[in-house]
Amino acid sequence: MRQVRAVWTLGLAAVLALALLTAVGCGEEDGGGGGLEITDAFARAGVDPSALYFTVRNTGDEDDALTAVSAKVAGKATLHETVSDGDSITMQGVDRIEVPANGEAVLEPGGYHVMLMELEQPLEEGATITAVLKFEKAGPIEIEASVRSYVESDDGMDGDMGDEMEDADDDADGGAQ
Ligand SMILES: [Cu+2]
Repeated sequence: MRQVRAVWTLGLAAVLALALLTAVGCGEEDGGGGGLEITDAFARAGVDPSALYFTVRNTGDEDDALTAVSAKVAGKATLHETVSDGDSITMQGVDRIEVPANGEAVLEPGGYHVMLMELEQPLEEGATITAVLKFEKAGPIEIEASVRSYVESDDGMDGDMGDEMEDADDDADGGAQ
């Protein structure tokens, strides 16, 4: 009796492990659209124009490129790059953002971003917006982005984000106790 039970438990563990592996595999495919995964999407609250940031990870063996973006909340969305030239920081439009095979493209404050222009109204913190990213090979991929306030500091990289992450950690710890 006891032996039978041990075998049953082992079998169950194997099934669970397999299920877990399958789930992970599916997740990659669903997030993909040709091996592309979009994470960390957020837009800036309370400013007009606003900016949209995200990371595109290319798990495929073929280079791709982001060529256009559209969002319902914005009459116009364009790809921009922030360029610092000595003490002045300017933005310029770019035609495409490369997403190399087995690599990633990071859109973040101080670098590449999507400028959301012609907003009906400034985006509200805590809201979620949708946007469609158009890739040269993978085609269009719809994403959701959370709207956050972001305070630009001198180096352009330190804002609310660090604080928010710390808060999230605190919450997680609290929940586990
Ligand atoms: Cu811009």
